[in-house]
Amino acid sequence: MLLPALALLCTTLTLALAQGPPQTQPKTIIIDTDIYSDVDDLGALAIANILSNFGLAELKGVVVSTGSEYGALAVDAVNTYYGNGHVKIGAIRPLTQDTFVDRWGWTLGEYASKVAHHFPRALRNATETPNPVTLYREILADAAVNSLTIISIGFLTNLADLLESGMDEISPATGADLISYKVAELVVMGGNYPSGWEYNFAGVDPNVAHRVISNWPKNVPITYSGYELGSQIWTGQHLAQEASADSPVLAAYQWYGDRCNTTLKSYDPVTVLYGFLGLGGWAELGLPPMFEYANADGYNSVNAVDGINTWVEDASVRNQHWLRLRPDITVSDVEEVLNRLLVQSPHVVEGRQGGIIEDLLRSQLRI
Ligand SMILES: [Ca+2]
Repeated sequence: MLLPALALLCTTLTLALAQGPPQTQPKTIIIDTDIYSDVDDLGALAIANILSNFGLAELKGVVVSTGSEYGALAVDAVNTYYGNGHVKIGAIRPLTQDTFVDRWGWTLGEYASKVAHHFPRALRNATETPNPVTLYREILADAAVNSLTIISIGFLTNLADLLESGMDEISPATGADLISYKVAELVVMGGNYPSGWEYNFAGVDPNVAHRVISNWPKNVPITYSGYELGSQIWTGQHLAQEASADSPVLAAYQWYGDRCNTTLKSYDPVTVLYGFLGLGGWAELGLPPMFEYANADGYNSVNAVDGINTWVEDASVRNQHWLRLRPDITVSDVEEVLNRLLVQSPHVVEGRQGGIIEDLLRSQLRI
């Protein structure tokens, strides 16, 4: 299915390099993550770094919604590995030294503190980070109108705090006004479509999800990546064979997985892939459009008590959509793209894109 696209990849990447970087301004992205337990947040962050290094979009900041200090430090270690230790990170207070314990199945391992302490990072301590609302407001205040994409791959706590924030020394605008003027799209891994239960909305604080979804400015699009999409896409199975020995993705997936099983459902990686690519694909990399909206109109209603979401038919509401794969794209197509990104080395920085291209071409030959 993806072979023609990968053949195009060969030609377009060569041309893109010959012509230099694209002249259009890349969009800017903030990732909001609950990195702590499931390691797919770390895989998603790695993919964001790689796509940012390609120049598709700029990873501007990462905010963490979980309280452990190891979240921010692990994010920083991943960013640093990919040459992006300058990316700003926000972490909630008070910070804890909690570490994940799998009290459900007793098979999954903890990775965040290990990534934080086994890999180089720019931050000495998580206390050096601003809180998420401060970082959100700083980035939004400095951004061009309608320029930011927020990709939420965890709880909506930070977004609720931003949405409900008032004017301060950073900006005379309220959080709602900053969102309304500066955010081009909110991409949310959350919910189950058209209706159902999903952990990011319902698992910890349903009221927060309810407030964000029901009070989000009506002029700013929300695109949902639901449980039913990510749960059918399995990735990470080739890390041991194909990732660099020094990859924090390989290490984290092995620390987390049951007896080093690195194969995971891909809720967050597929959400980040859409957040960067959008509906149109990425012609410069020869990647075809992979996603489409599953609905024309209507809106998401999240129950404030149980977190269950229900799609409400309403022809007058046009800013909310949930995603599905296009009919010409298979689950294995998306798995192949995500897997190739997960095993990429970081050497795209400093003009060394050739390494990435060679890796991608080798991937093409292997199919
Ligand atoms: Ca997550």
